[in-house]
This record gives sequence, C-alpha cells and structure tokens, in this order.
Amino acid sequence: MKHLGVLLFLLGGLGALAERCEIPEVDSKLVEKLGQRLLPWMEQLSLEQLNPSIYVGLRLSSLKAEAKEALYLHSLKLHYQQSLLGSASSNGDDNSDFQAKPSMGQLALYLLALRANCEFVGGHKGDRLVSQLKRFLEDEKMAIGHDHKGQPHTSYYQYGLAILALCVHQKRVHDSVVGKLLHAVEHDHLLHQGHLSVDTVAMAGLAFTCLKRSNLNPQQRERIVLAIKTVREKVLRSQTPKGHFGNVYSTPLALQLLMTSSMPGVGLGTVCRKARAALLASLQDGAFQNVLMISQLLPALNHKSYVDLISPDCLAPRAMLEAGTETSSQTQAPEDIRVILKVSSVLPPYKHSIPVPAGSSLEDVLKKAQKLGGFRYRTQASLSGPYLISVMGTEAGVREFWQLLQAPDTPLLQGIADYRPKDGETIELRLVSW
Ligand code: B12
Repeated sequence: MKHLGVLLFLLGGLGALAERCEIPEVDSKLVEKLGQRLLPWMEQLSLEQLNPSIYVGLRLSSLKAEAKEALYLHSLKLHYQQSLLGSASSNGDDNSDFQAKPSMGQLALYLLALRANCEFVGGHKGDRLVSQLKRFLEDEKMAIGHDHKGQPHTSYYQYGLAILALCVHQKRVHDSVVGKLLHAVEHDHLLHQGHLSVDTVAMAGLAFTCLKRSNLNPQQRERIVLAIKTVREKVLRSQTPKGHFGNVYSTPLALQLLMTSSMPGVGLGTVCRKARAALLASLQDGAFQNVLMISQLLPALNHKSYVDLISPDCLAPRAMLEAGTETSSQTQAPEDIRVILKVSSVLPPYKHSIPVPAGSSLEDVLKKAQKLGGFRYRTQASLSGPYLISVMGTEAGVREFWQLLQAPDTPLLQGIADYRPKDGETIELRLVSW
C-alpha cells in the first residue's frame, strides 16, 4: 500500500513535469558560439547601430560580457535619452527625423534593457520616457479606433511590446489600451497577410502574462486570463511537423511564452522538447546568424522569458564570454554564381541575371545589380538589419512592404543581409500589402 502511494506520488510528479515547458539544457559550447556573434555588435555604439534587444537577450542568457555590457548600457542610456528627450518634435512620426528617433517598440526595448539591469525607470527623465511610451500607445489606440477596424501605425507586435515594457516597470496603462490588444486576440486580428503571426501572438501573450502576474488591470483580469489561454493554444496549434512554432524564427518567442507557466493536458513537456530538437537542427544548419534573432533565442535557451524582467535576477551566475575564433575555411577566391533578380511590381518589369561571388548575400546581389545599372533600391536600418523600403524608386506605402521571395512563391525567412542565394536561384522583390 505504501509502495503504491509512493508510485502514485512519483507518477503525479512526472505528470506535472510533462505539463511544463522545460527543455533539457543545450550544449554550453553551442550557446557560447551564439553569444560570441553578439560581441562585435556590442562595439557599435552609434544610435543607428545600438540595439537594446541585444542587451536584454544577453542579460537573460547564461552568458555575460561584463565591461562591454556595462559600456553598452551606458551608450544606450546616452543615445536613447538624448534622442527621445532632445529638443526635436516628440511625436516621432515626423518623416524627417523618424529614422533618428527610436520608435515605440525601440523605446519599449530600451525600457526592458533598463529592467534587465534591475533598474526601475524613474526620476524626471524616466517619467518623461514612460509618458512618451504611454502617449505612443494612446495614439495607436486611436488608430485602431472605437470600432477596432483600424490598424496601429506600427504593429500589434510593438503594441504588445510596449504594454510589456511598461508592465515590467510596474507602470499601469489604461484598461482601454489593454482592451485593444485583448480584442485583437479575441477576434483573431494578429495576422500578417491573412496568416497568424506567431511572433505577434507570443508577444501579446508575454504582455498579458506580465499583466496577470502584476495585477495591474484587475478589472480586466478574467479577460486577460482567458486571452493567455487563447494565445498559448494558438501557439501550440502552430507547431509544424518538424517542431517549430510558426517558423524557425518565431520559435524563440513562442518558447519564451510557453515557458512562463504550466498547461495541463497538452503534453507541454513533449511539445517543447520537440521544438528544442527542431531549434537545435536549425542551429546546426547555421540558421541563427542574425543578432536580433539570437537575442530572442538566448533567454529561451536559458529557460527565461521577458516576463522574468518583473523581478530579474541580476546576481545569477553567468559564464564569461570570450571573443570567438570562428575562421573562414575559404582560402581561394570564390567562383562566381548567377542569381536572377526579378521585380514585376514596376513598369517596365525588371529581370536580370546578376553575377556575384558564391556565398554572397542578397544585399550583395542588389548592390551589384545597382552597380550594373537599371536597378535601384533603398534600405533603412532596423534592429533586424537593413530593411528594404524602396525598389526602382517605388517606396512601400502604409501597410505595404517589399516582400522577398524565392520564385515562384516562397517568402524568404531572412532579410537581404542574411539570405545567401544559390547559383541559378530566382529572387523576386514584390510590393504587397500586409
Ligand atoms: C511586424 C513585422 C514585420 C512587418 C514590418 C512593418 C511594420 N510596420 O511593422 C512586415 C509584415 C512588413 C514584415 C516584413 C518582413 N519580415 Co518581419 N517581422 C515583424 C515582427 C513581427 C515584428 C518586428 C518589430 O516590430 N520589431 C520591434 C521593433 C522595435 O524593432 P525594429 O527593428 O525597429 O522593427 C522594424 C524591423 O523589424 C522591420 N522589419 C520587420 N521584419 C523585418 C525583417 C527583416 C529581415 C528586417 C531586416 C527588418 C524587418 O520592421 C519593423 C518596423 O519598422 C518580427 C518578429 C520578431 N520576432 O522580431 C518579424 C520578423 C523580424 N520578420 C521577418 C521576416 C523574414 C520578414 C521579411 C524578410 C519577409 C519577406 N519574405 O519578405 C520582410 C522584410 C522584407 C524587407 N522589405 O526587407 C523574420 C526575420 C527572421 C530573420 N532571420 O531575421 C521575423 C523574425 C518573423 C519570422 N518569425 O519569420 N515584418
């Protein structure tokens, strides 16, 4: 009888484990390699290059870069405060200084970075930043409108990020602001081009989880609890046969969300281990070169999420990162390949075969095409790298973007700086709505 009791207790324990998204530790060498890719970026200290997501990712990881980390936060403070609180107009939507002024989402990430260093935003300057972020959200709320028919100027991703950032600083936003994100979840509005955006859903889930834990909007508690359940289910349903949630690059945020709490009856442990295996395979294939992506992945590999920034553990032991010795094995000059570049969204349509050295990025292809003549493009710096904003003089308008596709119809999962086309591949740039 006693043995049966022990057995049931053990089985119960195993059951509880299966309901948590706990993934076995990943080889520390692999994690270190990922961290090392962030180091060169931490030496770029101009406003355009600064990336608060890198700082957040590192602080929530198992790695540290002590002196560099401190200097990086210092530069973030200097540049973000200067550009946000400087004399220029403060609404940020004036085209002329839009690029220089951090957006709503960038300001939110900056606040997450402060919290990752166990600081609460405060003082006169801090209060002004908080007010600015709240104003951004109010503007977005207006853009969505009373009838919820409109769209935020930025995206629901940034809307969720901003609520999350204020929440981890224990700053309350009005119920009506939270209400817009709740409505979007309740009515399946978190879509890109008609498809569920797993990153956006995961970000909304992280924001709601923070609100639930901090109890900042008690009047909406029931709706928040239900929305968390909804988004978690959506993320689970997005798992591909390989194991990713959505695609490889939305898996880190999805895991962050699933790690925030247990979920009975869905075999969460098994689901997350499958995702981990898929991520490891992608890591081995070299899929994680982009620093923003690495910054979202490192916390998940360390069993952390942005919600942990409610009360971060700044004394947690982390391994010191040393600069890596990744060397390229290429000794001879690479041979040339040809990439066919196609733009059908303009008149006359453009289609040319562009010779570039093997291993070139799509950005190298665009540069070469421009140099050869007959092709023009422009990019804008973003935290994910160069974002293509204009092709052949045609700039993407409101809710439009220049989509990157592998012909005939497969959207690329990487940007122009990271994607490396193969010999004979056709890449199309297509102006689409989202
Ligand atoms: C919203 C969003 C979009 C919107 C952006 C417009 C808008 N007004 O917000 C739309 C739908 C247009 C879009 C387009 C693309 N996106 Co997108 N996008 C996102 C999302 C959900 C949030 C970005 C964000 O706001 N970040 C927060 C703010 C504070 O950071 P930011 O740098 O200031 O934000 C700007 C950039 O992120 C830029 N942007 C958006 N996507 C991408 C992708 C790349 C590669 C670059 C360089 C820039 C960029 O738009 C943001 C607003 O200005 C992320 C998800 C994630 N996990 O990060 C995916 C994400 C970054 N996108 C991704 C991809 C692949 C693309 C596309 C390349 C898809 C394609 N085949 O064309 C294109 C970009 C093509 C181009 N012209 O260069 C991937 C990138 C993966 C990677 N390896 O780096 C992500 C992670 C989604 C995913 N899981 O696949 N995207």
